Amino acid sequence: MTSHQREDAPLASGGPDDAVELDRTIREAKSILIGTHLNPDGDALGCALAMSLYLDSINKENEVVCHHAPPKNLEFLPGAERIHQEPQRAGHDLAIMLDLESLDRLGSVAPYFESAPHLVLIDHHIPHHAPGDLRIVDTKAPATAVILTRLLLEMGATLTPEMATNLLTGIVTDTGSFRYRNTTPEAMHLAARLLEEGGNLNLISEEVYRSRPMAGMRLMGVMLSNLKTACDDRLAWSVLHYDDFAKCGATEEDTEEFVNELLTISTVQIASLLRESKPGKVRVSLRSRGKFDVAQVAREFNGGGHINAAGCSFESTPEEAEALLVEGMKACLASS
Ligand SMILES: [Mn+2]
Repeated sequence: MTSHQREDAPLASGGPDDAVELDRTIREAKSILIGTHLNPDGDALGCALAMSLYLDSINKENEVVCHHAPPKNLEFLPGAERIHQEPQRAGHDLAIMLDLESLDRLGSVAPYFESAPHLVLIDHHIPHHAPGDLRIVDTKAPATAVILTRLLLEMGATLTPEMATNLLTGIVTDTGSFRYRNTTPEAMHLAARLLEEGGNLNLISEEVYRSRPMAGMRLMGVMLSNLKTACDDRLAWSVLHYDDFAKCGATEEDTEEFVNELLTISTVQIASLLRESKPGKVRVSLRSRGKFDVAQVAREFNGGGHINAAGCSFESTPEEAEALLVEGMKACLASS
């Protein structure tokens, strides 16, 4: 599809040699475009902003683009105001994409990365496309922020409190505050290091986890009252209809963490939330415990993700999507 995909460099896993290579690539560049995935999360934005602040610190011209503006609960991230939905300048000679493995997931800003003379990719997702001249992919890292913190330290970067807060946000959010089984000793060591460098964990806790809008809480009430279960309560799902959002004054952004609540039910192994984002369009989030691979369920419907967290969407009514999805969830439960 792109020239980058034909010229792809071998995959590197983010060791000391890769830090040397990244350092060299950055220093040779004059102007750098930084990007991350659409519907950006704490890891995506934390990494993009930490990279931007680092480049500032070595006087390297740079800017950050993302298809979507930051969600409200991530607007506190130091430097968040520098994120634009379109590049403000032209002629970047290096593009760095963080926390995503395909150009598609860049959304509207993809062409700027596709056409960049040099492309660096730093990510922790399973690489299917993963374009780039330098591709640093460590699928064992729980967050791209773990890889980026490791690389920056290896490069001898001075981490400011602002950079540390961004990186710590990535680690905290992608590990579910160190509750998910992807959490590694390295993630905790680096998180401790980021605290030492002035990362503001209290700010992250307040802004990310204790700032739910009232409308969002009302919508969660609707989700819980619509809860359905099957297979001895090992499957749980709920549907939010288009008019539920309006009735509560809530938006889709408010549902960010909802599906995780369903998986806190002791019997539930696989949970999903269906959201009618607009009439005829249904977005689905899937979560699971342990060996149950919901990425496989999502792929059946042209979605994707990780083994325990995935998503897909349907062009249909919520009822049609629900029927298909529940069959997929049942098959997943039975086959694992
Ligand atoms: Mn991530």
